[in-house]
Amino acid sequence: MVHRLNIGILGLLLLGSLGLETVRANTGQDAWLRYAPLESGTLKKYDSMPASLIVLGDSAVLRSAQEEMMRGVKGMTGKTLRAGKSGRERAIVLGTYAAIRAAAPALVLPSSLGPDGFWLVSAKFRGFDSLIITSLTERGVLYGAFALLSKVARGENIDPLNEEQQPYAPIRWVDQWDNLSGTIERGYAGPSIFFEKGSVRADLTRAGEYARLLASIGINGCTINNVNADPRIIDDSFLPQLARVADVFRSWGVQLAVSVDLSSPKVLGNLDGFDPLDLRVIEYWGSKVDKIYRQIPDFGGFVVKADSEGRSGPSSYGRTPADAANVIARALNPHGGILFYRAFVYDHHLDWRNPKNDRARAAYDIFHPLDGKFDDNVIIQIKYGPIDFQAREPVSPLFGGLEKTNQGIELQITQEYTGQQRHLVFLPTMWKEILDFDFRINDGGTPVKDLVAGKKFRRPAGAFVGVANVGMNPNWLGHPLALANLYGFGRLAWDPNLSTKTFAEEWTRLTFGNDSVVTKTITAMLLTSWRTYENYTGPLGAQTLTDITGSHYGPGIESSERNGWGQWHRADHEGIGMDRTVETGTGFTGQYPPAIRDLYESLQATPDDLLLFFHHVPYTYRLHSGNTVIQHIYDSHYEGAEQAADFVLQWKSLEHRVPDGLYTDVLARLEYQAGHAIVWRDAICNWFLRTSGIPDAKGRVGNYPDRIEAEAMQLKGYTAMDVTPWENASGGKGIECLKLSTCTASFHFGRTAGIYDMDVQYFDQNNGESTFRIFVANRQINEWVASDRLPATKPGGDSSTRHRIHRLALRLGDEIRIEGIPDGEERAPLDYVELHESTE
Ligand code: GCW
Repeated sequence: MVHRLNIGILGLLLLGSLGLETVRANTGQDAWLRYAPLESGTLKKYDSMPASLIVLGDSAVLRSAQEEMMRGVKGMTGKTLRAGKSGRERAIVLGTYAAIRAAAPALVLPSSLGPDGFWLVSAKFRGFDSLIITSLTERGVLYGAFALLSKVARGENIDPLNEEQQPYAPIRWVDQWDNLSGTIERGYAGPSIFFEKGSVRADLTRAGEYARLLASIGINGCTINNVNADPRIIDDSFLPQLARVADVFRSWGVQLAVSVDLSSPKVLGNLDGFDPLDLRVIEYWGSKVDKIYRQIPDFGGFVVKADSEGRSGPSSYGRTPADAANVIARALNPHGGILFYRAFVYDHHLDWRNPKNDRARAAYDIFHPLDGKFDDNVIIQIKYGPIDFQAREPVSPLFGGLEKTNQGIELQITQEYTGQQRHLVFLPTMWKEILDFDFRINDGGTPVKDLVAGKKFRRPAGAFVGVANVGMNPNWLGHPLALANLYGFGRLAWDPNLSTKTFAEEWTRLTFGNDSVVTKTITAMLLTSWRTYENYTGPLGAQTLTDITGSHYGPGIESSERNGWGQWHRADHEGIGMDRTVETGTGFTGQYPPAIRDLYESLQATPDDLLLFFHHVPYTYRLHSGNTVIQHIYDSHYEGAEQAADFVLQWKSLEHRVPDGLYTDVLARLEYQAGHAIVWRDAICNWFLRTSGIPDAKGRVGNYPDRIEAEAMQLKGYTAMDVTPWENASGGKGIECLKLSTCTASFHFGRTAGIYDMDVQYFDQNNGESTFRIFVANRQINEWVASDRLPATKPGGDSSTRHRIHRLALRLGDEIRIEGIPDGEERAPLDYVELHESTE
């Protein structure tokens, strides 16, 4: 033990001397585990902390706990914990309850403590006042060590301590949608940390660091490959590679799991089919699972996506999801493995002309009749809403429709439909609402959190699953503030009764230190960000009005209509919304228990936030707020764009209070977001203005007095182009430079002399890097390269980007000229220029 301890200290010294700590702090690699030196006032609080560490036992997990304590205490206090001498001095003591009891029989564990829960207690240990971290399991001891370090980092009192924590649900996993090629489906932070070119990476350092992050928030399992699974993942030749990942996970108490394709017996096993009830198929799964456990004894289990979006499934053989799930679950059961069967099963070739068709019904229609038919080691993994990770959806009725079946909730940490880590959206605010939602079954309190934790119907298992999709990007998720979503997922899975403010603050302090201005500002930004995003994207439950058949990123209002995907909002000249009532609509409301059904069935009782999910109403319908639907659409989009602009100001107030590199990185992202929020605002408002024919009572929509359209400028080389769909460019048009050299667009400034901020709206595609130069009265005042990697190969709502030039002195008659130099497929496309009197 002493030997290992020394290696830990040596490692820290080396890191310190190379200045790597600083580098890591700035890149965000250590996320909320920075262990930055405490400032002197806070440091004083820990003067009396024991200076030695005793670890009872020797295992990979306990060693992690030990090294983490060493690293944390050293980083924050500068002190190196020495190996404690039992019975001779005060110490921090780490050990399972069995080990502690053997050494200190007087200590009695709180009776309520279960697996993975921990107890932090100031108590006598062999005659000395000590700080004991204990649990029934080694993993719980590790969680306790992280909890103690988190307290110190946040300046909390730890003397005396008597705190017991117990995770809400036994299974708290993250899923990764990584492909074996190294790409990640819906991943926005670089390539996979697990796979590269068809194999597991040779260097799994990042995978180990990820496991450490996960352990620090109590996550105990990780499925490492895409649910659209490549069958090769469980090919015999691949298993040793999986075993390597399990090895780096193990010391952090994280179980490895993989997603499997149901056709594996045919594709890999050379059978002529994969009918789950075929004896040869049953035999295949049995022997495959045995082989896996021979190499990975603590393997967690499988995730299955079947009969969904083109995946093979039991329906090909007339079998049910229960048939398929149980066959694999029975193979896993003797080893303690779990099978997650996803409820995300639906027909994506629905006939949109039939007003009774409704994708939202699918999960309940398929799985509710099977309640009670699944084995006890099967968990039905249910997305929080009945559609697909939209910015707002009602809670999936299936949570209330399974009483004799284990269920888990699937939340999405990666921001597929919520701004793809380019927009600040703190999702736990939404998750918390969902978890607290009460199904009111049999009049008793039936919140989602109790259903998915298995508490309500006393199920043997229950789960919280978050689709994380971290990547090789040093800060894991791309946007430095997006890490609050991963942290928040872990905290909610551990304790869904925590307030979002509590852990938003925790995360901010751990990430940025204890400056109260920083904590207050960032926490406030996080807590308002989901509503802000919803405001400028898709309000009233109409879902995110994004391009649903493509990127899922920018505005794409009609992309959801007139196709089989079933994400319809059915907006026409008269009104908008899906009638999902029993009485006149698709009958979806009937899938909820009576009290909830009655709420949503009634137009008057349905909350405004979900109105258009459940009802089709005219644009002139009055909301509870008193506003008409159409005016609400206009107002909320203007409000949302203003709130996004305000994030920039709030962040600017933190200059010199957060590290410089981080400050500029986040500032650039927030400025981009503020610009893109205007793209969203204008697309949606103009589309609804044209569709409804009802003007904005406040006169904003369609009137942009500060805007000069590019197509109205004097053009040399540039030509006007139509943008499709039209609402994604101002006036439906932009300009592009089809020549090989420079093109110019110019106009004369026709307003009173003064100081102006100039916004240039251009299109930044990912298939070229055009250069833009701005001249005022023949003097170049600005230049930039459109080199972002937005999800777009053409001008439109995904690529539209705003470049702001601050405090420009302009005189009446000045010529403003934009030079565009195209590159590759990107033709230096421009939309418009806006000039605002500067307020800075
Ligand atoms: O939201 C959709 C995504 C798909 C994803 C699917 C699913 C992994 O657009 O990319 O596939 O959901 O959850 O299975």
